[in-house]
Amino acid sequence: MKPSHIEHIGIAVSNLDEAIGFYEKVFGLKCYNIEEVAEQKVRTAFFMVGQTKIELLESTDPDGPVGKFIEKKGEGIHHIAFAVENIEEQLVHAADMGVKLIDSKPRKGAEGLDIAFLHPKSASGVLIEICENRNK
Ligand code: CMX
Repeated sequence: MKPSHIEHIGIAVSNLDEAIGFYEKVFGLKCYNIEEVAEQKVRTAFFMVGQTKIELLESTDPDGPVGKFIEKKGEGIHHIAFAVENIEEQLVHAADMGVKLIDSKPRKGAEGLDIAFLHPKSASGVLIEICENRNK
């Protein structure tokens, strides 16, 4: 797939405001965007660290993916997102290699990115997102 970089690391948090305070106070980072992604049942907050973002994820619904994750495992790293080009082609390529896909086609994620998830069962227990920024 040759990702160009880690686009973001998604961290599941119980309280978005408290978690934002931690990154702002301890690391002196500035939260530059807070956005609700209704389809994913999350409210997200973003920080830039070099080329990579930290994406804090607070669930808006206990039955959403982040709500279920926190109930099962508690707060923590939820997913890693790789920046790719030609996301549709990459999904076909991954499926051809036997990777279990959560999304066979990209959907719209936070910040207008086209995103798709690979199943953690195919990736050593890590939920991996691939994403493409076509707004550049
Ligand atoms: N990382 C690693 N493993 C995870 C996981 C995660 N984030 N979330 C769930 N799992 C594991 C569970 O521990 C469970 O493993 P076991 O079978 O060994 O117990 C297995 O996956 C199934 O978990 P589940 O609780 O039954 O949940 P579901 O099958 O209903 O859903 C998943 C799991 C990954 C398919 C679902 O969370 C999903 O579709 N995620 C993609 C969308 C998403 O996460 N959106 C939020 C972020 C959006 C954004 O960034 O904007």
